[in-house]
Amino acid sequence: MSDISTRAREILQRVGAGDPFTGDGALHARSPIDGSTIGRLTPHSAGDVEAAVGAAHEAFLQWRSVPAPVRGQMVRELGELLREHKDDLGALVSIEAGKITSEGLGEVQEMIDICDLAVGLSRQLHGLTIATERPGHRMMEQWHPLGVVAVISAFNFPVAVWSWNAALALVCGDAVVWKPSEKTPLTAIACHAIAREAARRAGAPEGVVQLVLGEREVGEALVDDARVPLVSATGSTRMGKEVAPRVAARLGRSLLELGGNNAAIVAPSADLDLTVRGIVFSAVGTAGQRCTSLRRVIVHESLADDLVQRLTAAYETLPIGSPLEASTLVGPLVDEAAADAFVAAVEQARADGGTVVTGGERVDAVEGGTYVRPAIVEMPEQTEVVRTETFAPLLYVLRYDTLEEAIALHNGVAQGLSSSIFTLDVREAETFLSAVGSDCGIANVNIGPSGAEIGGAFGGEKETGGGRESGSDAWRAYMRRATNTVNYSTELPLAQGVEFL
Ligand code: UN1
Repeated sequence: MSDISTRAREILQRVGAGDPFTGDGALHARSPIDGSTIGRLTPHSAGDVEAAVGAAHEAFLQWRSVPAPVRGQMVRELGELLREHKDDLGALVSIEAGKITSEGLGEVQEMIDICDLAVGLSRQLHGLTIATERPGHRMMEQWHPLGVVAVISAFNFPVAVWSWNAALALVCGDAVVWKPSEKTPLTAIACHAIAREAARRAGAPEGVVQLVLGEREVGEALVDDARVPLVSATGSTRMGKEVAPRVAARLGRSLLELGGNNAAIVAPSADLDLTVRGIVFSAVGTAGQRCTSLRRVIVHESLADDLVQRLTAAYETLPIGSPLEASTLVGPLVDEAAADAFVAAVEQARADGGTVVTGGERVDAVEGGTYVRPAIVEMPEQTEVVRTETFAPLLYVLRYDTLEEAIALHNGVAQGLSSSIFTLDVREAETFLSAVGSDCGIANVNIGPSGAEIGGAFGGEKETGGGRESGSDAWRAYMRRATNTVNYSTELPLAQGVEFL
């Protein structure tokens, strides 16, 4: 057994997940670090999904009556357990998703942060009192638990995305059924064991968290189940376009976090040192496999040559290799298909008249792993390949002359997740943040588009799907709103002055 496999197994034991492996299961848990199989798992069937939703629904019927601040105790326990197991979980994220150590730990920290937010929120799920037009009446709104929430998550944030949804859903009084990416089952098994322990410690109903593993048919069974009022799905736009109509066909709700094609405008006044650091982290961090990764730089003509030169110099020093090595900044892509897509996009960009300034090829950093050299490609225009999200460290550079032109290029893609401008000019910054500026759900000044904190609402427009998760008032998506009018008078005045009986 390889070191990686042994390490993953030890972590699973320590977090209370035991030994989930079966000798001949159809689901292979593997590591992109060296392409090795860690172990095999048995995927769930459509029937198992039905049973999981049934158990979650039963748990929901009890959980909805537990006072919200008491529900918060379960999420507090979850946060405590995550703190305790932070190093192990972070290492498992590195092993299974290929993130460098600091980013694996950062992802677990993101889970801890959302737990803290949700615990506070458990005392703040408040509605409004609204003035009524009728004497002796009171009108108000209440937020009630919604039901069973399905969470479909992607490989690149294998645990944080679940936590954003689950921590909020649980304090909101919902039960959660999680279908992780088939590429990252082990981190899900680990978190699920931790969440069950949190439920046990807090005295929450056992079935309130459920995990279903598998591929497409498992997701479909979940999406089609009428007992699931909300499907929160994170992944590709292609996946979202399949999920949304199926959920809509039964008039369920979906919360979609789909692709991004995030850009940074670099204006003439930009602080270039800061800009270069911001760009490199956003474009190369997580090997370009964040939905918020920077994919397009739109730079003013006057500093384009200087910027490209500095970026190239920075790219050429980036250590590529095993994410378990402390010095590595660029880990592997998730699998062969991802590396093929990267190489194919670079080729297409070249065919479209682009100039590959640096990178763009496979690297044999660790035998069996899928490593690439991050690429910068100067493009004469925003061709189709630039408008397509390639989930890899591939950065296109486009030049502009006027801010209007830059914003038009910026918004000229189908996705609308995250965005940024580097400028010291307050007029430019505010224009970018205004109604005629960035059309994305996230717009930043002097930081890159990735690495959002959990306090803000997270999500985007257009083909990103419109959903909002995490902070601000995103919790409302996990509840149902009831408007209540109470008549405490002896009369029965009708609204709008209607006379009757
Ligand atoms: C994702 O890639 O699916 O803003 C989520 C960020 C992280 C979350 C990314 N906090 O980059």
